[in-house]
Amino acid sequence: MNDKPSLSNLAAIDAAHHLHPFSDMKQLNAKGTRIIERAEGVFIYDSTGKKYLDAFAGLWCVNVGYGRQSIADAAYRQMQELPYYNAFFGTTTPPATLLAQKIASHAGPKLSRVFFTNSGSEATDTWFRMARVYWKALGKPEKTQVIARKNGYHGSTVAGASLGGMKLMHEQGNLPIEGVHHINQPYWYAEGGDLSPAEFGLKAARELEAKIDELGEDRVAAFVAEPIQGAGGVIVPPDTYWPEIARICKARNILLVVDEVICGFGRLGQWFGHQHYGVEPDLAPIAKGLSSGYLPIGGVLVSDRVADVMINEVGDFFHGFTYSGHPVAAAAALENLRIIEEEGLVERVRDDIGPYFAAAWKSLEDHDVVGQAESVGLMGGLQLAADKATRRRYEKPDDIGSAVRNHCVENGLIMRATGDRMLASPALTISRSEVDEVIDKLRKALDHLRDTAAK
Ligand code: PXG
Repeated sequence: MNDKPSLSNLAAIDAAHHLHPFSDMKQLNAKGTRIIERAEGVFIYDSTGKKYLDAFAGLWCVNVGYGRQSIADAAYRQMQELPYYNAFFGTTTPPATLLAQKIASHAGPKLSRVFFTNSGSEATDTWFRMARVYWKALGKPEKTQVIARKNGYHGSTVAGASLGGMKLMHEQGNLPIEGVHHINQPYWYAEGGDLSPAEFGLKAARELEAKIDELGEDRVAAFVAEPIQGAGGVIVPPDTYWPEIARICKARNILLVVDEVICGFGRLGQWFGHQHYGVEPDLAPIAKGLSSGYLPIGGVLVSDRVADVMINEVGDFFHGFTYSGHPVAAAAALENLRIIEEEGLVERVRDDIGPYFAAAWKSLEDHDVVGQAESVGLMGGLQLAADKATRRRYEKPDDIGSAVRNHCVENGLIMRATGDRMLASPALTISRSEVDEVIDKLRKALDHLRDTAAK
């Protein structure tokens, strides 16, 4: 392209003008940002021409892979026809309405409505407000407290960062806000002690019951959790965990909010993560894979239980975003979902590439520095360990994880590290040979760790 500005000084411009999310800016400015220019399939290319296999699908979102012409075409056509109109004050646009119908068609009979947002964080703020409005409308205005989990992630807005259980985020902003409480996560490897995973799963779930007792059942509005914690490290809960959580929410009459922002749209081999775990949420925030990241769009799936009250008792929910149900983003999302359906990507993850990935990922457990390798669908978490036999972890987990990640990146593999866990979340279209490449490159980085790290 001739009209492209020279990229030679882009890093300097970036350092001068661009503040980055979740990045140490001082370090980044000294080193210079990596500039990603183009992408195709599961590969991305930086401005030096270097190619990387993106085993992280952008940020857990490019489910259909890069380079889908038909999504670009759908957005282009919609922009020409109607670039913008809103969903406020009695109007809608065809893509917004059809997208709500399409999402609901995959979500099960009791989740038939969608409230649109532009991101997962806005979806979090939306259900948080909706849960309180719901209980108030039912004559229980004191039901306002929300229980979430340590090391959960629900976004970066004030409600999102409060509900998330990330200590560093709380410390920077006088968070969490009033009314948000955290219980422990179902992270057996680190916190399970001598219990079996099954026993520990029940124990972790029953912390919810104890917290409800402490706060008073009449004061608790909702409990929120990711099916599998993503940013927290792909923490796969023991099988006993989710059924017990669902039982407690039902018995104690509190809303169950399942955060589907990462696990939704095929990642776990079902359309939604709650389907994998066999539970029925009352509210479910969605984003990321909804449009495969081609344009920003999110939302909240709302159960009939909640929607009936919002429609018949509340009427007007004083909440919404200028771009709720943006027609161009919705058109891109519709085409993205059409691709997922047509190519059978959810079934592919469940029956074909998911099991292939699981076996390849699990094979890494024979490595000296790997304590546990878990995956569901195309979401993998690899626990690094200083001593496998005793589950002893390295003393500086962040340094260890970063070292493995950096080795991978140098070798052309994008992965994410959370502390001493390595995370993978590739596009649902990844081929078997590309999975092999991920495993080979990761194994080399693990060899490097074994040969160099101090325990
Ligand atoms: N819920 C979950 C479960 C998420 O993973 C959000 C809500 C917020 O979505 P938005 O669209 O507002 O970002 C997320 C986002 C990481 C990383 O490094 C993870 C997310 C975002 C950015 C980085 O793992 N998850």
